[in-house]
Amino acid sequence: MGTALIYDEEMTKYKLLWVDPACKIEVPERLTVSHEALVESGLADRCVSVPVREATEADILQVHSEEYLEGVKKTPYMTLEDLKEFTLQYGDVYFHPNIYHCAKLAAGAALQLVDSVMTGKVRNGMALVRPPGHHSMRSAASGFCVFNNVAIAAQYAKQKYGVKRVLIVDWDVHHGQGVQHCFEDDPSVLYFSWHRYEHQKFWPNLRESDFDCVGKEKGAGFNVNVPWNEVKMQNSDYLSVFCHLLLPVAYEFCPDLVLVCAGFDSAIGDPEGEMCATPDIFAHLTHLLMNLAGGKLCALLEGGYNLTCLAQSVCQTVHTLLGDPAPRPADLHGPCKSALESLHCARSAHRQYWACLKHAADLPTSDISTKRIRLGEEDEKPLDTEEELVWPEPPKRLAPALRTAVVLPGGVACPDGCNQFSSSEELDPVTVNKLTENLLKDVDESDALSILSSLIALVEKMEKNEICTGLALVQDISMAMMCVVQHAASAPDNRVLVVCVGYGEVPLLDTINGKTLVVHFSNKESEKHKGRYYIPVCLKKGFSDTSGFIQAVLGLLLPLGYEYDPGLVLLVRMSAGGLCDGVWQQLTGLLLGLAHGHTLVLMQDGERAPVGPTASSLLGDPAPSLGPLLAPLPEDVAYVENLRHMLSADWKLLQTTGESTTASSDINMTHKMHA
Ligand code: Q9C
Ligand code: ZN
Repeated sequence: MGTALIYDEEMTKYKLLWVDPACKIEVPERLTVSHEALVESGLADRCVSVPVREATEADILQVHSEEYLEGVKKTPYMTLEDLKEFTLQYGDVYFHPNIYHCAKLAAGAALQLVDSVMTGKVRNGMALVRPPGHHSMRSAASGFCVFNNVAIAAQYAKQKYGVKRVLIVDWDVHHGQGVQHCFEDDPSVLYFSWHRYEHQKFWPNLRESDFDCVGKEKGAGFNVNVPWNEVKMQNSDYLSVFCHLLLPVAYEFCPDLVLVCAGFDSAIGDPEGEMCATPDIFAHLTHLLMNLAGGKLCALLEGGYNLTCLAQSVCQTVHTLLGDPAPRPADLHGPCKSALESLHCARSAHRQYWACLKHAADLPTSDISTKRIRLGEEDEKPLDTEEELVWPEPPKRLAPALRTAVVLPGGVACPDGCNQFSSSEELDPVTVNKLTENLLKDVDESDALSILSSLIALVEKMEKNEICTGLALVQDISMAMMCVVQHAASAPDNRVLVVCVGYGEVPLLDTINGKTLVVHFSNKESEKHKGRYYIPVCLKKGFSDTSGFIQAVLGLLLPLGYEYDPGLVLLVRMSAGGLCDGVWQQLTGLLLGLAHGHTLVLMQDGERAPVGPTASSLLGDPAPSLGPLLAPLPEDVAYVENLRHMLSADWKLLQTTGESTTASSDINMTHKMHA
């Protein structure tokens, strides 16, 4: 199952023919630099190249009016003067004799992508198109957009393939008001957009871009706006909104298809967005969406006007679609106050529509409300210093030679696509000594020693990035866990995130110095563990309540994991009755976004049924869709919400409100032990 790439040079063949400062950034080079970067990095070659086609009039008329289409149709025959005049009816857009052709190709590219994904020719894909689409409305061009490519694609997917639910994620820095209008009253299309807003001072300056515009009639709740009221938003701000709003709602919605308005003007260096998120954030945003809809994801280029950043961001996105592990995210020091206000407002506006947000806090009543109208009020903007922003080029993303290595006892077949791990080198005697002294005191089993040695050798290869993921079936899970943690955490500067799922006992791991963070999902609290780096997540019904578990993964585990930024994830499955394969695969798949994709799964030898599904997730296959989630147990939502609140003094990515939180040391549920 591959990744489609759609590009046609024809779409570079129109440009601005007169002087217009608002439009001068939308240049043909946007497409050529993006495509060249994909070719030069070897990414283009790894994709399935799919040709464009023109969208038909019938396709376009699903979203646009006949009058508008007729108008645009005439533009190829217009004189320069006529084109200028035609353009004047609309805002921040230009026409050219060839733009109608290109606009049909851009919409057609989106349809080709939908066809390729829906027929199973590829798993996912990206279309590099011009003109962009998300601003164009039923009867109007707007913001460089002529036809609404993504809206046309969503309608087409519903009609041609009977897709019941489409999620549109618009990470472009502008509000796709055209998409919002198109699906405002349609509950089958969930539209999410974050956008530079600045209390309506930023283009397109619409009241309806604010967080309280949630959709109309049957579509109420299916339009999610996150307005940014300040510039310079960073990686943490974007990830927070994904973990605490978009993903919980998206999992509850359960799309059959994900369409991304992939605009990269939301990244650093962009003259329009003036945000500070780095190109590698798009690897994570993409990854986090790739386990929805069984992996069916179509990314369509929208904005992006800093050519350097645009090319880097496009590469990050395509790398991830191809299944390459994401780079470790840099500089996650928590969301800023303004982002938290926006997140808080959007969560509370949607509280009545989504069970996962039921316990979100009230709308802020104080003056922090993003709703205060400040239009007209002049900000003393610092003089435009036009300083060149610089950011490091994202590191090369090298996929390890070996994807998934397994350590299995005799008699268990090696799953397809995995490699049975055998360590060529002998373990050094010091390690063997340590093992026998620390762990194997009472056990004189050469079997145990050999399994543990293999595990250590495997972890070492993962550390060297020779192997990406691993899976081991072990007799004594506690011992294996201690062994891996002791070894991995002994390397300077390495941190291990241990995720335990199950009702079994977690051995006492050294969580004092912060080199290990343990998150334990179970149904009852253990007495013996304490401290900032041991986090028990006790759900009432354990793992049998799928929604409660998934929401805890999204709202607690992911942000903790991102902030902790481990070098290795150790995912341990203890006796986990009631945990279904699909949920386990979602967990596994989502965790692969951390630690540069280095996840080692430990499972009990007795429990062999999950080996196949686990291996498939470690190989990078998307987890199966879970179906629309029912409301989680109210106690569990309240519990997770409360836990998040208490931990948020220590872990900034857990915050969802601008209010200051009490330090966890003041609350007896978590006991701080770090010096
Ligand atoms: N400062 C897309 O990104 N406003 N369109 C320009 C100049 C128009 C952006 C104002 C921005 C349109 C697809
Ligand atoms: Zn944009």
